[in-house]
Amino acid sequence: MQPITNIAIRAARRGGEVILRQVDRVEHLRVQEKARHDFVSEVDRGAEQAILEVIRSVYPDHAILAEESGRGGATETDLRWIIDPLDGTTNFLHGLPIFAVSVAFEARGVLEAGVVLDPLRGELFVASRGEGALLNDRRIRVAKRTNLDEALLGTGFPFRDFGNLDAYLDMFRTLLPRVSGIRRGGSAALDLAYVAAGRLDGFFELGLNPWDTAAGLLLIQEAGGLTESLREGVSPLLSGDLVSGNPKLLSELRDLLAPWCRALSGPPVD
Ligand code: 2AM
Ligand code: CA
Repeated sequence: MQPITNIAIRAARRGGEVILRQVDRVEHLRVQEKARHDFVSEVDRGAEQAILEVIRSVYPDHAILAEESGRGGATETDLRWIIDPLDGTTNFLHGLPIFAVSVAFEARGVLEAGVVLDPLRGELFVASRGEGALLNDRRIRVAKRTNLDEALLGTGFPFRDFGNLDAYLDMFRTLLPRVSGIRRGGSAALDLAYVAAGRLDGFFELGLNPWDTAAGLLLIQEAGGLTESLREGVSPLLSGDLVSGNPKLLSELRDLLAPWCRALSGPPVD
């Protein structure tokens, strides 16, 4: 495994330790609302610090894009870490056990390593570019199911910006009667890891941030799946509006969603 992937794993595990230490005392945590419906707690910040400490101790010259501290580190490099210390904060704060740590590394705009850790279940999803994807050291692949009728999809509902709510509901209405089921877990990083592991056949969501998706995108790619942006000419990482699945299912999903993509408004998330 690449040294960079090992550092990503070590960093994610340190973040997971911080989260687990606080999981039984969520009612005592200091919580702020960054924007309406968008929360941050001292656990998000503590986990992010722990992750950054690991990365900076080894790679002090790399750039950082992290959910809570934003852009940091060196600016004159195209080696960048993309970090969500706690994906699924709302779940975490309610004691709902669906959340994850997401750590990715990108070189010259190409994702090289991606790690999603579910600290409660002890599930570690790891991808290195060109080397495949693993769940706790076992190789994972996207599901082979190509019949939409049998497919179980993941999604996320809009929660902060409702500018594209109508487009989202049109997509939902189009897919719901055609698939076996749609699940909404509340952690996009875990949803994407589950697509990589074949637990979900596909995924779609609007308005995601790069830290929610970077590690998951590489996991899906290395597990034999694909992700496409729902915005023409913008990558899935940058657009934040995306659809994933195995290649056959993805093309069907994309065709079904296409009529509603034209209506997507607002800037893609940065
Ligand atoms: P976060 O917990 O890191 O902010 C997809 O729904 C993503 O939206 C989640 O991965 C989650 O990432 C983010 N999110 C933020 N606030 C949310 C909320 N109130 N409900 C659902 N998701 C939320
Ligand atoms: Ca987060």
